[in-house]
Order: sequence, then structure tokens, then C-alpha cells
Amino acid sequence: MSEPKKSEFEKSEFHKTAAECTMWTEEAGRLIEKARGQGLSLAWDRLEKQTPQCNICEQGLSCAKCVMGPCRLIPGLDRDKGVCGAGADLTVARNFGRFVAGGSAAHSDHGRDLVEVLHHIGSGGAPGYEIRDEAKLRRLAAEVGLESSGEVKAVAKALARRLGEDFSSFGPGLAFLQRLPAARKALWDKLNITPRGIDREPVEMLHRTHMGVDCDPVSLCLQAARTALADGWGGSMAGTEISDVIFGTPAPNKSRVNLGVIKKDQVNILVHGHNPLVSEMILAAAADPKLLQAAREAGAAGLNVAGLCCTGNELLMRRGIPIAGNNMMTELTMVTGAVEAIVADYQCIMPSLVDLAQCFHTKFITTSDKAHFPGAETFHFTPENARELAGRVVGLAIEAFKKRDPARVDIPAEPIEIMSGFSNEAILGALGGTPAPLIEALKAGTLRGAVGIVGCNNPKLKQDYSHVTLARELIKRDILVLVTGCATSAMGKAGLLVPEAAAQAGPGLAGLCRTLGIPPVLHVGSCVDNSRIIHLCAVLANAVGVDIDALPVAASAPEWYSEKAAAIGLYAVATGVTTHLGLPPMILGSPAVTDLAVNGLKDVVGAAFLVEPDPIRAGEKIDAHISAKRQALGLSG
Ligand code: XCC
Ligand code: SF4
Repeated sequence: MSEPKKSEFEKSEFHKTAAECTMWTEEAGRLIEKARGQGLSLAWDRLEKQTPQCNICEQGLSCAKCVMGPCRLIPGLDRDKGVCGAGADLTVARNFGRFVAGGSAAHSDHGRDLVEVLHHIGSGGAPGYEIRDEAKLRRLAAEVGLESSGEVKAVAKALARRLGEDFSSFGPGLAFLQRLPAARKALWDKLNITPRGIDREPVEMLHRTHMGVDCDPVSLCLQAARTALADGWGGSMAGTEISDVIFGTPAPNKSRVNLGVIKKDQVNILVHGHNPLVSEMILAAAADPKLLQAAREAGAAGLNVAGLCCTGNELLMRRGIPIAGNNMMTELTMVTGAVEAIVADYQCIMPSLVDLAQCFHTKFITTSDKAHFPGAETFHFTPENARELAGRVVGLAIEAFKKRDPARVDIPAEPIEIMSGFSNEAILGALGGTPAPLIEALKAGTLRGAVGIVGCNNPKLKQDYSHVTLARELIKRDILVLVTGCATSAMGKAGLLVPEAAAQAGPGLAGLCRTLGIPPVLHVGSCVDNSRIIHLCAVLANAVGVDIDALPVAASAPEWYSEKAAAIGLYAVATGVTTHLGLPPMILGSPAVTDLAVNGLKDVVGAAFLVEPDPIRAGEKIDAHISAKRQALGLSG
């Protein structure tokens, strides 16, 4: 595609003003109005106050990496270099590399927490946690070359130690890289982008972007790719697999979505963040008969746990726990006046939640020693104390219920039915334990391809619109959609996560969905669970005997905002999966880096980024990409 020009994005009708954004979902609109009436500030209001945002930063042309600066580069004027002499290409590449390192570090540090708890379980130091999927534990141990038939705790400990080695630089190499097609692994080796250690790559990225280290924009971009791959095939993959071992591998289930899952007559506890280590414990505590009794004594009909963002996705996938909303709905949950506690671990938790909680009876509770929020109630969870602290947190929510003001309660929607729980094991299980039927459907053209729609909401865009519109555009063309992260709530609210949505799909996909009783948009998990998608791509590519870039697949983050989303996008591309972005990353100030991202990478890794703010046009472009891949495989378009 042609190089994206700044002006195209500025003119796009999809960059709605804050007021227009609020019009998308009725539930959001009503609460936004209410919040404004009460003088509360929300993300949309703060965005308005930040607008126009700094055009130099937006292009990736500002640098504050040393105190000879900060420098703001204005190419074409007399200020096209920083004090150290760095020009636009270098500055953009350095900034983008650090951006990706932030995302990779976040996912991988989350993965490490799971590996550590697995080790604690193996050592007997994690009361409250157990191995729920012993078969998967043993399967993974065998996969990475460990003795898998011994005593369960010994196997758990050995697997944790093996995956722990992947974080360092001196291990035998990332355990899950052997899942890759040989051609992909050989390509990475040739390009020198095979990740060597999950921690090593983001650290090296920070090193290389210090003033006066790596000054080649291309080399920096390749290190950014290696950093992202350490996330996708390392930290995130460990996070997903070990979460399944500890909490169970997801299987199809039914649940509900939107603010209507908050119950007027119950103590409502919303879990927010990413790590199932905390949210699973809160869920377990909420089933404690003593705490249920305490809730009843406080006048509530029960204890209701619901999810937000990705830890919500984790509970939804494994337990069918309803999800109240995604990141742009988190502030609004409190405006319902019916939330007793928001229990947060880390990532994507707006600092504004502390201030908002103070305007309501809601307790804002943080649980991670890595994520301090001054003004919040703090309980630092560890593997040893998690069970006990979870009970205290639920107790606090029950106390808060007594202070609820019934006059302020306003729950603006009825919950919508959804289906979830589509792990790779579940998908392949439904197909008889092999990818063969999927490959047959792809060959026959009943299924033309598959696209992972992932990522966040962003207040710069009309809420949920791009997620839902793109998904509809794809399924009507017989392209299966897999969804993770905050895109999930958007799909669910639009009615796309139920088998009945097959009516909106093309005839081939609709028939497949009806035969299997599945929706045309499958919920496959949280953001670390994008590792499920790349793993499935590897399984398919290996079964067909091709490299991943030959598959008729793509990825998309239509409404992304976070560093983690950039890391996901880049590891998808480096894995060979062309990736659509609804908003450009902050790289447009460098024609060279932009060209590499949207064109040059195709020749290097067989895939590139496709930036397109209009989801209908994005659907057309992804469709064309899938047709081209099909034809190259000798299949009908
Ligand atoms: Fe965060 Fe994962 Fe984005 Fe949602 S989708 S806003 S990253 S919670 Ni990950
Ligand atoms: Fe300026 Fe160079 Fe320092 Fe960045 S590293 S702030 S461009 S002098």
C-alpha cells in the first residue's frame, strides 16, 4: 500500500470528536451524561482538554532520552536534528523500539508471575492455588523435553524452572520456539531476530536506544521485532500456557456482557487488570459461605463478581464469569453507583479510577506490589497470602455495600448473551483433535481465512465501531474472526459472540458455525492469549507444510492504544501475519521507518503493517490480502 500520509488520518471521519464518541453505545452515553452532570471528569473530557495533541510527539519526533535535550525535530526546518545529531529516522526508530520494549516487558513480567506461582505450587508454598489441568502440565513438560510422568508437584516445579530459564540469557533457548515451522525459525536465525531471552531483548532494546549506541534505524527496528517475539513466543506464551495449567484450559461456555451484569441487589465486585492469579482468588473467596452470609446480613442478595479488561477475559474464558466492559468502560462502571469494589492488579488501569472512587462508595483496591495507586486501598498479594487477602478484600466490599446510596444507582443496560472459552484445545477438540477439518474447509473455500481482531478501545475513535464493523465485514466474506482483549466486549455487545450471529456470516462460514454450534467470532482470551492465535497459525502451517506467511490469515488492532498492542502487532508481523492497525503508531515522522513498516517488512518477514482508519476499507484490504494468499496456495480466491 502507499505510504500513509498524516493528512489522511487527520481528515478521517473516524476520528470523531469526544462528543460523537459517546454516541456509540447507549449505555456509555447515558452514564457519560450523568457523570458530566455530577462534575466528574472522564477520559473523553480529558482528551478534549489535551486536544490538539503535540504534532511533533505524534510523529515520533520528540526525544527526551538525555538532558542535552529534550529535542523536538522539525524536518525541513533548521531543526531537523537533536543536540546529539540524531535525525528523524533514528529518533523515530529509537522511540518505537522503546515503545515496543514497554509492551513486551509488561506481558512478559505478567508471564513470569505465573511461572513463579507454578514454582511455588511445586514447592508447596502457594495455598489456594492448585494444578487444575494436570494433563496439560504433563503435555507441556513432555513438549519441552522434561520427564513428564513423575509426581505432579515435581513436574510443576521442573516446568517452572525450565520456563524460568527462558527469561535469562543463558538458557537452552526459548522453549516454545520448537512450535514454529522450520522455515520461520531459519528465517529468524538468518535475520538475527530469534529471541534469546525474554528479559534480555527488552533490556537490549533500552541499551541500544541510549544516546550513542545503535544509530541505524533498520537495525533498531529489527531489535524491536526480536523484542516483540520474546513477548509473543516467550512471555505471553508462558503466561497463557501456565494460566491454563493452574486454572484450567478453557472450554466453550455461556456468559453475559455489558454494564447490565452489575446487579442492583448484590454486592458487586469488579476485577480489573490482567493477571488471573488475583481475580481467581477473589472469585474463590466470593463463593465462601461465610462471606455470602455476611453479604446477606448486610442486606444484599449475594456476591457478584464480574470482570473488566483482560483479567475479566481470563475469568470469562475459564469460568464463564460475566464481563462488565473493556478499558473505556472502566470509569463508567462506578457511575452506575452500584459497584462496591474494583479490585485491580496491573496494566490498563486508569489512574483516574482513584479519584472517581472517592466520589462514590466504591472501594478501589490494588493488589500488586508492582502497581501502587496513591489513595487506593492496598493489599499486596503473594502466592502465600493470596487466599487470605482475597477474603479480606471481599469483606471490604461487603462493608462498602452498607454505604451504597440507592438513589444514585443507575444500571443502564440489560446484559447480552455471549459464548466464550475457545482455547486451541477446545477448537481442535471440536474438530476431532486435528486441524485437518479446518484445512479441508480452507481448501474448499467454505472458510476463506481467519483474522484475529485484538486490542483496546481508544477515546480518539468512535467507541467499538471499528471492531464491530470490521468483524462484520470479514465474517460476511466467510472469514472466521478470533477475538481477544478489549475487542471482546465490543463484539459481545454487538451480538457477534453467539451462534445465532452465523446469520450475519457468508454462506460457507455460516454453515460451518451451524454444524459446530459456534459463533462466527470466537473469543479466544485475553491479550497474552494472542499467543494462542500464533500457536494455532503454527499448527496449521506445520500441518499444511508451509511457512506461516503463506496462510490466508491476518491480524487487526482497530482501536488500539497501548505499548502492549504495538508489541503484539510487531510479533504478529514478524511471525508472518500481516497486521492491520486502525491508528498509526507514532512513526510517521520518519519516511524510512514508515516505509519499512508498511512495505519493506514484506520482503524481510513476509508480512507488514496495514494502516487504515476506515474499518470498511480495512475489511476490503484484508479480504484482498486473504485472496492473494489463497491464490498463492493454488486455492480459489
Ligand atoms: Fe489493555 Fe488487555 Fe488494550 Fe484492553 S486490550 S486496553 S492493552 S486490557 Ni490488551
Ligand atoms: Fe536530544 Fe539526542 Fe538527547 Fe534525544 S538523545 S534528547 S535527540 S540530544
